[in-house]
Amino acid sequence: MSTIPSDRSPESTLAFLREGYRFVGARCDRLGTDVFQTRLLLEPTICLRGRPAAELFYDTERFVRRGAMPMRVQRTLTGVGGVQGLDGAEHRGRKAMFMSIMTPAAVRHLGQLFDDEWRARIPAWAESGPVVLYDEVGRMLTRAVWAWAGVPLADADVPRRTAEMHAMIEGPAVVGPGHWRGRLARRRAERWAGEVIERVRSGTLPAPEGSALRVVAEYRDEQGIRLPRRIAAVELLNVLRPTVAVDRFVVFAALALHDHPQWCERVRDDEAAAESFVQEVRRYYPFFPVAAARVRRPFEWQGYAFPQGRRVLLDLYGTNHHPALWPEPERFRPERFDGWRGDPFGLVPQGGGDHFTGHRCAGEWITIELMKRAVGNLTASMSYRVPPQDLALDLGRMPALPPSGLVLDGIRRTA
Ligand code: HEM
Ligand code: MYR
Repeated sequence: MSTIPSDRSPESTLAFLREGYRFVGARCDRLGTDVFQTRLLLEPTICLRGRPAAELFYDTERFVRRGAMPMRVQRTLTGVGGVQGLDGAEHRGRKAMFMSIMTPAAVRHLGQLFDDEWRARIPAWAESGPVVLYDEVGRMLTRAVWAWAGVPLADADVPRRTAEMHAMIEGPAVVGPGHWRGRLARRRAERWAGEVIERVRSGTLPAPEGSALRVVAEYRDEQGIRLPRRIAAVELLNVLRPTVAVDRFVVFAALALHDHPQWCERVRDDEAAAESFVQEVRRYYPFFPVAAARVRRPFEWQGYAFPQGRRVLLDLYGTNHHPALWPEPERFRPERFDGWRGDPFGLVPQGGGDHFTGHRCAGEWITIELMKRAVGNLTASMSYRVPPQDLALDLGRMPALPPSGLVLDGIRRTA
């Protein structure tokens, strides 16, 4: 048995927070490996990247999620007690609850709600002068997903709820005020969501049949027991928050159209080209850096020992940029997806493996649908200019976003 190559640093947490998306990849490149061990968050941690590693990581015989997610991530991004940290039968039941709301018709319906929001906003943008796309899309997604999920939302609350979702997304990988904003936002959002759940259960708030709100409020586990109110709140937020997070992918798609303007026409006229374009945006741009699990029971892989309980991180960004999988990984080339047959362990911006039996993102179809609608609107419903601004993506910031949020100017309705 060989010893896993090691990054000898006594503690790499600060380096991880500083280097961000390149942390795992830089060490893999330096050590000439796709597996290494380091100390992260005060414990030994195995870092992996690449397709074979992704296949290993999503083997539920070998890994569990219980206790895998760092507490600072749970207290901000995911919440405590939600689907992300479950294993076995409990996970399958809870995951089925999420997947039951992802029917093709429901996904299209959310896309339509977002499309309607977008079209309705164009005249106001044309009047107002420059707009920050990130801010606009965040609020439009909030309105769309609240309506889709069956959750009431007053106009006056849109900015506040959007800001709460953003604070939870921005909190996990920063130290200082940004992290505390994330914790506070989560506490407030869970209290609010818990009250909404309670009103549905007590019959004072009607929730449409099949809506996320109704499904979460009424879900019963294999023993026939309802989710405690706080856990139901966490799970309702697990639908609302990540849908708002799609605003980052929309900004990345607009950035890609700006940097590769030849794609504007291609995606407008050709459904298959739009699909390839969206997949390449998901592959290329930095979003969710790593997924975390723990070794269920000791095993050996590629001659290395994985001890029971050891935390393991799969580098999602690094797998999407692995040269063995993606020729010229640092070039934005949507053509690479023309005729692509799919690969559950190759393209992993939202995790890998199976949606139903594993921890792969429940909202992947929603994400793709919303991105397509955004690309459609950016290329066919409006014209605009991108004035000079700071668009440089800092890979040390997790999650990444161009500093300007992407300012658009001179917006005109075209269809
Ligand atoms: C899980 C990314 C959008 C709901 C995940 C995971 C990633 C991810 C990396 C974890 C995979 C793992 O642990 O192995 C993203 C990104 C999104 C996005 C980058 C873009 C905005 C969504 C949307 C929804 C959603 C729109 C729901 C409407 C979930 C849920 C899980 C999850 C419920 C937990 C799945 C489980 O543990 O079984 N997502 N996601 N996500 N995502 Fe997403
Ligand atoms: C969601 O809201 O669930 C989807 C998008 C959130 C992405 C946020 C990524 C920030 C960095 C997290 C570090 C994770 C370490 C295990």
